[in-house]
Amino acid sequence: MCGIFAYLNHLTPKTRKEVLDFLVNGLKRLEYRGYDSAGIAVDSADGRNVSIIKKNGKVQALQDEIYSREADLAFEATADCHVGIAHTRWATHGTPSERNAHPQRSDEDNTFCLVHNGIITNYKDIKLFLTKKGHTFESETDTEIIAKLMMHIYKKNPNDTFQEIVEQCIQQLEGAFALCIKSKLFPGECVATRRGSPLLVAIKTKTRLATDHIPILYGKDFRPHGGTAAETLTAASLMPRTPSTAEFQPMEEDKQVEYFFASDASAVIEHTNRVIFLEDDDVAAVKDGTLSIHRIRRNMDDPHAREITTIKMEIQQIMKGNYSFFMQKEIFEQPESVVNTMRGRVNFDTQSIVLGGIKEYIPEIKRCRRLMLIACGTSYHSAVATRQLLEELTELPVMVELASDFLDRNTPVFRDDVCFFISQSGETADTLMALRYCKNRGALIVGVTNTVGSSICRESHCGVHINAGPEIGVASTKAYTSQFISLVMFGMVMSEDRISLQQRRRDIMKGLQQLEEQIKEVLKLDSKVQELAKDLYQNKSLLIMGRGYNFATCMEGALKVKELTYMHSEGIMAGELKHGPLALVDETMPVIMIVMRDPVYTKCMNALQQVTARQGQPILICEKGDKDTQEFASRVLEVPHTVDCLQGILTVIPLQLLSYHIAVLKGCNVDCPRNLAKSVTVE
Ligand code: G6Q
Ligand code: GLU
Repeated sequence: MCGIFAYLNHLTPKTRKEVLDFLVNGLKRLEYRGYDSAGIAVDSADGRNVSIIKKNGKVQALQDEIYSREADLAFEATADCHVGIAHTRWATHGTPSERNAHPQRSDEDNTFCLVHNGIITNYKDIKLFLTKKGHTFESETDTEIIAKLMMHIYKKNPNDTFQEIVEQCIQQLEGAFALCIKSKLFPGECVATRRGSPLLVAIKTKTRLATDHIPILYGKDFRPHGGTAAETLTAASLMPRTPSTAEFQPMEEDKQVEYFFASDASAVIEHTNRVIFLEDDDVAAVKDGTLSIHRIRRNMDDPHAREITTIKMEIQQIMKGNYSFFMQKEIFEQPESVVNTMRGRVNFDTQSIVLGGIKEYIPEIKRCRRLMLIACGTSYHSAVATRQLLEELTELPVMVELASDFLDRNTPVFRDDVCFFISQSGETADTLMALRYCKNRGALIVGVTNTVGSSICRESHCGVHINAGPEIGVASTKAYTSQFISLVMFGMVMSEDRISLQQRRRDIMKGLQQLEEQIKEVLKLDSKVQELAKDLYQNKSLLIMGRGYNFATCMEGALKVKELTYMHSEGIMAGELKHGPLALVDETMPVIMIVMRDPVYTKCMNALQQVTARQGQPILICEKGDKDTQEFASRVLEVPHTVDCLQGILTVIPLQLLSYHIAVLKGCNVDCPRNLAKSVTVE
């Protein structure tokens, strides 16, 4: 779920302090993913053992602990070759605590130490099996069984290589994992693997790498009899391995090599931009400075090699700059990020839009039976926000689904459906599982993500990168507006040859062209919103009402308020007011209403009057200069007018700012709200 970082230096002398700093800084880069505890494992000062240091709470607490043990950890000693692993945990099994934090270990001697992201769903079976074999457990985690299982496998086949032990182990595991393992038995070696959780290997050499791919080595299946993990463990009794034949050997001048393992590129980019994104069931092993990638079995279309990609992420892109929080920075980045989403795609001169990632599929999409937009949280709201426009521009039925609910219902999906999976991280478990469900039923899969190389990207038939840049604040802001625009662009592509829609398309084009300036104008409301936040932050509740194109804004605004400020907030469809929510309204209940001069204006005005008739004192988000509407408001936030279907991009920004300011006033952790994670890789 959260962060893995590991560092291996081979023939590259580093002081122990440098290694420890690399590990801690790697974790700091991953902090945005949300976590509850942190830990590292490094060789002990005498090199004969492994030291594990863990802390509940922040990475800073871990760093303080490490620095308090400076002498004991021999900061100034230098190691030519060393392996350190580090982790930020977001508990799934067992409370957040030092004991449950990772690295988890195989035994009191720390023979195998590992860090794990994800959940092992069959850990109970394996735990029972291992308990019967005499292993005792010290944590409540699912992770600990992995370390103990490795020990068990090693004892059975003491001549197996490190990578072979790991391969045998993961064949017994069910669920999701990214793992990085270090062992006292195999000094200078590190093995990493994944299934369902992201993991990459980054390579740093003195000179440019002589190769741009790593051959994959295919081996033997250790579960010949199938069956449950425990049965297989007894039955298969862990067969011997065939030796490896091909691997990545650094060139002579590259013998001095450093490897980094990380959950995502933001943790490694300050060291190197040469990266391999591991695929499910890859086992990456470094031994004597040589990296090899192994897989158990070869299927028909499996590739021969993994590519080393050069990532183009600037370090500044992931730093806070002059802002106090990443979220604040990301809100203020929106004039640029929306332009980046359109860059190279929208040609305002020729009034045309090309989406390279789905171009070839457009004829097929035009023939489909319906569009399904499937996502979670904020990404789901971007689907709600654009549904009406997509119905209008494509004339296709458009279903909008929460991934979790979609899976609960076993929703019928057909070959002639086109399913969109919208996800900032591209790793959200529910969305990914819904994707696989639809793919198995033959639907065309379109990914809309912000993370190149993410699972959703890789598993889609085609897609649109929203290009919003890394979003580090846990609360999604710029990704929302970029997802919104990506879906609008898709609608535009679909309606290109529709004569009757030409005027509408021109209006939308004009709206898209003006967005950058209009967002800048909305951001000028910041100090006014801050004042409003001062009036609201002590309230218990905040209702946000609207309808039509702005209903999604209400839901998204309310989600931002609750996740950041822990204040109750609800996005209310104004058409539903008299069917229940009106009962909440009185002179004390804070209400924000979004009333735009769009097709539902009159209906929104009715809702506004229903609220004022109950002594409600609505705060209005409305169009600039709309004096008639403002007459009914206690306070007003004016946003520029744009075409109705894009208005939601402008109306959501004051609510992003409001949630931010309330969170600051309440002293909440803006970038890492409690109980939330950036990348939700568990169901
Ligand atoms: C919102 C949160 C959250 C997020 C979902 C989906 O502020 O970040 O609601 O949008 O967890 O995440 P992905 O877009 O990464 O799939
Ligand atoms: N399931 C593991 C645990 O609870 C790992 C959680 C994580 O991904 O951080 O310890």
